[in-house]
Amino acid sequence: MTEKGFFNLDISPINSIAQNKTIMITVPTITPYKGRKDNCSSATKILREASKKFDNKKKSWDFDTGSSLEETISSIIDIGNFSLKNDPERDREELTEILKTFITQGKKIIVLGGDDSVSIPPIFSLEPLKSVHILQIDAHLDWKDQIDQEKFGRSNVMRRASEVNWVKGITQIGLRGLGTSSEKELLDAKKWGVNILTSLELLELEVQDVVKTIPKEVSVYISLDLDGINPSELPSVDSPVPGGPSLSYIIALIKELGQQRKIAGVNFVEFSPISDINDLGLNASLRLLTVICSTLAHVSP
Ligand SMILES: [Mn+2]
Repeated sequence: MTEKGFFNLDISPINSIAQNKTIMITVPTITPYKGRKDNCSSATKILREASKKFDNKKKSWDFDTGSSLEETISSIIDIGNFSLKNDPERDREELTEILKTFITQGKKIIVLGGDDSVSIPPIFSLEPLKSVHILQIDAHLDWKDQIDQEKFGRSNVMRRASEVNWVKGITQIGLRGLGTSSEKELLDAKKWGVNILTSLELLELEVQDVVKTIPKEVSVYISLDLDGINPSELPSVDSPVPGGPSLSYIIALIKELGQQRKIAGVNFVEFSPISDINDLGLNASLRLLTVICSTLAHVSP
């Protein structure tokens, strides 16, 4: 085994995974819009490499997680890159099937993109749970039915999520500014029953208030688009929108959710290395990822 995984963990073969572990898989790209540059496809390699710099800090106390880094990563299994065939439909189906196997085994999943289209297969893989609530953190609505005839791209994610019968509820937070959505998409989302909390509405809400809006007794899946976070703290995204919740707010929210609800998995998408400034976004992203790993480790199965 030569290649090392996140936090210098060994990359593990799929069939050797113990119970009570969280599966981490990287998916550099899945359904990019044709004719557009995919700036997020190099994210997984860069994030995985950068996480290795904490190798000499494993005994350090992590003030965000309330544990040592060593304890956090002991619960994680990095299974490496999903092997792409560069046939989007087939790739989506294969990724969905792989993840569904883990979900059926009661394991939690962390899926790292890649652009936001990487979020769709993990949401589809939650079918065995039968009843799921999605918390989407994003500056954008992502309720477009299609763009250039593509229905599974980065702007179609929440529309596709709303169409599967195991997604019983959706909360979308952090929306702000101007995206590609028009009023039509907003009305469609509201008609479906999405609880939308804009970035400005979040100003009035403690993280506990947000968590209280999410039903108990269902599994919660976090669809995290990094552009949901204030770009002054996390500039490494393709479609930055000024304003938005702080990194600390989102860290506190994820931790609170982990304490109050059962989290089935997380996708972590839209890291765009070429837009970064002095590794600000890289370091913020690794912080978030560490908190996500720690939070999932403490969610009871
Ligand atoms: Mn977005």
